Amino acid sequence: GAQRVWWKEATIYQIYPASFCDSNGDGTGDLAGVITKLDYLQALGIDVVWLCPVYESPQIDMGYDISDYRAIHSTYGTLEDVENLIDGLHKRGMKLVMDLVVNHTSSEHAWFKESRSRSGSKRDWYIWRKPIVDEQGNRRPPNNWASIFGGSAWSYDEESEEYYLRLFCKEQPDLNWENPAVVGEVHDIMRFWLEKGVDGFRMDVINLISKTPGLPDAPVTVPGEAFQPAHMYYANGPRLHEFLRGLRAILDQYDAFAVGEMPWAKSEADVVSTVASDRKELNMIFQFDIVDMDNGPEGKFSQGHWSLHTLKEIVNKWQRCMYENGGWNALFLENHDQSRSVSRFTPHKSEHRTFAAKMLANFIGFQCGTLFIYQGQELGMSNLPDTWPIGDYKDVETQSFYQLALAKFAGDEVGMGLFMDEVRLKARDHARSPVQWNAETHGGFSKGKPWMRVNDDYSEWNAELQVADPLSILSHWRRVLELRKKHFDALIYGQFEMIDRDHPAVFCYRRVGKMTSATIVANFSDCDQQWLVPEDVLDSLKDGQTVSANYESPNRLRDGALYLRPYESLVMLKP
Ligand code: TEU
Repeated sequence: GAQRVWWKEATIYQIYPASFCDSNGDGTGDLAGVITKLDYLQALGIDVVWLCPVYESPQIDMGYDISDYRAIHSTYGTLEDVENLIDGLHKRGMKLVMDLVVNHTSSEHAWFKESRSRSGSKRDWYIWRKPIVDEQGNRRPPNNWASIFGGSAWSYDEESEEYYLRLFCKEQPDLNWENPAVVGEVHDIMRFWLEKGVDGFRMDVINLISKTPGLPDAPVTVPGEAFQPAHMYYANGPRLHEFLRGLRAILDQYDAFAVGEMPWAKSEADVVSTVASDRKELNMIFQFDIVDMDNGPEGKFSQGHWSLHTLKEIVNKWQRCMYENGGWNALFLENHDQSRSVSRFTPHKSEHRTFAAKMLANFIGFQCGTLFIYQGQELGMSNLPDTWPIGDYKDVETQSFYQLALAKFAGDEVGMGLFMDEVRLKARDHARSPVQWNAETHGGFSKGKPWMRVNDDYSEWNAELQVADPLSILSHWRRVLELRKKHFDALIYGQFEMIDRDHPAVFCYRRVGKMTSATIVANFSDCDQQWLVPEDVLDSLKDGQTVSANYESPNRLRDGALYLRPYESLVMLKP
C-alpha cells in the first residue's frame, strides 16, 4: 500500500505555450493567455500545470533550445508574467511545474559561444572531439551515432576544427555533465526557479545526461545507414544515478517534485532504479513503451503495427512493476511530441470520435499513477487533416526527416507516399496546432494570424461547445478526475489487476483498494463486441454501480456476456 502524497493524487495538465492562448494577437500563445484560462483548468479538475519551455530561445526546437535559463522569451511575456501565473495558480490551490532542459542548451547560449574557442575557459562545458580523417584526407564525425532528429549526431565547427556532439538538432549542443561546473550551474538554475515558487520540474531527456565514456561506435541496427541509433551509449549512462541524486537534493529543500522524461528506458531495472521511493532520485518518469508501440523498424516514420495484446502487456508490466517495487507511474497518451490519441489509437469513423475519446479517458484515467492530460486532449482534438501539405508542418523533426526522405526516395513515389502516411499518423505537429476555444476565427486562439494553422474542424470541436454540453468529452474528463479524487482508495492507490489478457478487442482491468474496488471495461474496436465476462469480474458487473460510461444504458449483461457497442466503455464501482 502506498502512502498518500499530493503528487500521486494530482492531475497534471500540460501547456504548450505557443499554441495555448494568444492574448495580444501576435499569433503566438503567451503567459498572459495562460492566466486567462486558469478558471477553465480549475473547473476541469486540474491540480498542477506543466508549462513547456518559455525561456529565452531562438526557437529552433520550440524553446527546447534555451539561450538563457533565467529570462523569458519575449513572445511569451516577462518574468513578472511567470510570477503572476504562479500567484494565480497558488491562489486556486494549484501548482506549477516548469520544464528543465539541461541535457543541451541552444548554440546561442553564452556558454556555448565561449566554448567554441579551443582555448576558452568553457571549452570543456560541451562535448568536443577531433574529426576522423581518412587516407584521402576526408573528414568524418568522431563516431557513427545518429542524431535523434536524423543524420549525424555531430556538427563540425569550422572555427575550432572539431566536432561537437548534439543528439538533437545542430543548434542544440549537448552539455558535458562530466564537468562539475556544468552540474553546479544546473543546480543554480533549479534554485532560481524554486525560489520563485515553482513546485517542481519536468526534466527533459534527463536520462541522456550521462554518456558512456569513450563514446564507442554503435552497432549497426539499420543496415545501409551511415549513422546508427546509439541510445545504448547515451541513455541511462553510468553516472545517471549520481546526477539524479544531486538534482533531488535540491528539490527536497523545497518540497518540490520531478517527473523525468526518459526515452529508451525500457528495462524494469533502469526504470525502478530511478523512481523507487528509497532511491531518492525522481518521483516518476515518462516511459515510452506505449507511444513507441507503432514505431517501425527504422523509427517513427517507418510503418509499424500495434495490437491490443501488446498494449495490455505494456500496461500490465508497468502497473505491476511499480506496485511491487515502490515506484510510481506517470500516465499519459499524449504530449507535445506525440500525435493525437484519438487519431492514433482509435482509427475511427467520425460518428465514433466522441465515444472513442471518452473510452481512452477511461482507459488511461483509472490506472495507477499520476495522470497527465495534454492541452486539447480533454476536447478530443484530432490529428491534422490528411489534405494539409507538408508546408503546414512546422516541426524541426518532421522537416528534417522530410528532407532525408526526399533524398532517399528520389523518384520513388511509393516510398515517399509511405513516409507521408507515417507523418500524417505520427508527426509531432498534430499535437501542436492551436487549442480550439470557440467557433470564432482561428478557433478563438488568436486575433492575429496563428503561427501554425488551426485544425479545420474548430467550429464543431471546441471548448465553448463542450463546456456547455454535459455529454461532451470535456464533461466526461471532468467526471473522470472527480472520480479519481472521490474514490482514491481504489482509483489512485488500489492494486492493478489485468483481466482477460488475450481478448483482442476488449481491455479490462480492476483496481482493488482497501475498501472499494473498480472494474474498467473498454472496447477498443469500432464494432459490437459480445464479451464473455471472466468469472473474477462477473460479480462487480452484476452488482457494482456504473460510475462512468460513454453510452446511454450501459452494462448490458446477459447470460454472462457483456454487449459492448463501438468504443463503448464503462466503469463499475463496488464497495
Ligand atoms: O523529447 C525527447 C525525445 O526523445 C523526442 O525527441 C522524441 O524522441 C521524439 O519527439 C519522438 O518524435 C524532448 C522534448 O519533449 C522534445 O520536444 C524536444 O524536441 C527534445 O527533447 C529535445 O529537447
